[in-house]
Amino acid sequence: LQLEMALRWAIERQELRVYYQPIVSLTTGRIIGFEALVRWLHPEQGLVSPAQFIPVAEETGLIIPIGQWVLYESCRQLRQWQTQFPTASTLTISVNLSSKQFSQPNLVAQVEQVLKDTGLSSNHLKLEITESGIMNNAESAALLRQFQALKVHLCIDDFGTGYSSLSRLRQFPINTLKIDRSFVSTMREAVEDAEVVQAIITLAHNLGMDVVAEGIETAEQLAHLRRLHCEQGQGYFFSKPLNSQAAETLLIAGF
Ligand code: G
Ligand code: G
Ligand code: MN
Ligand code: NA
Repeated sequence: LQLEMALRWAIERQELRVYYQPIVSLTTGRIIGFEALVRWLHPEQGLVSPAQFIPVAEETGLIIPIGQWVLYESCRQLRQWQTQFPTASTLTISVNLSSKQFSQPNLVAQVEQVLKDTGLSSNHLKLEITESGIMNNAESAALLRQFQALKVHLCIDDFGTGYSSLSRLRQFPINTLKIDRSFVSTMREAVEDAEVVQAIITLAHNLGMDVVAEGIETAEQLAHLRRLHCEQGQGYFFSKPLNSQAAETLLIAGF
């Protein structure tokens, strides 16, 4: 309850920030977009990780206004970068949607409104949904088709940790599978995890989807993923999530 009250205050006092983690093409080594990750800039505690407050936000429903704000702020920021830097014109922004947001009846209209208000074109927005968020919702296929019609790009986050039904997966207009970082982090030591990574990449390609490997931390992991024809990645090897100023510095440098 205390955390809930504090979080309500944080929203009112505008203490939330969006951090941006580069997503990189593994073939060119260049940034192709950013994942938006929320942080709480607490006046005394400093940066608070979303792992500490997203669960409470989900239980209390505060995830709805928080998610709405993250979506707006990250679309606004990318649009601003696109107008400032020619190299940013093709970049995309990936925004996490919790299952609770995903079951909001007016979600599609809200996303459309944000795109309209910020001037970002829909094909620069990627929505990240978890396997459970999609598989537990009877309306998923219809909802995803509405986003597809809008040309918003759809990703399944943390893929491999949930329990996707492959027959249902095939029916959904998903563009990208993001391989959970738990498989990537041990793929050099555990043969089983390397096999899982390989299987997800093959599955995605056979279904006409692309793949992002999360949590790349070493040159060895990167080299292995390239050999497996994984086309995109993110992780501390490239960059940790950055505040908007630091992300802008990367864009100015033409990374
Ligand atoms: O950035 P970090 O690794 O600390 O994030 C921890 C968790 O919080 C991750 O699972 C991430 O998906 C989640 N998260 C970060 N930002 C958002 C957000 O804006 N919305 C939702 N729903 N989850 C987020
Ligand atoms: O669940 P989701 O994929 O949205 O979570 C992203 C989270 O992973 C963020 O909290 C981010 O800070 C974290 N993260 C990003 N890159 C790495 C990495 O290379 N290693 C580790 N351990 N965490 C990472
Ligand atoms: Mn994510
Ligand atoms: Na993830």
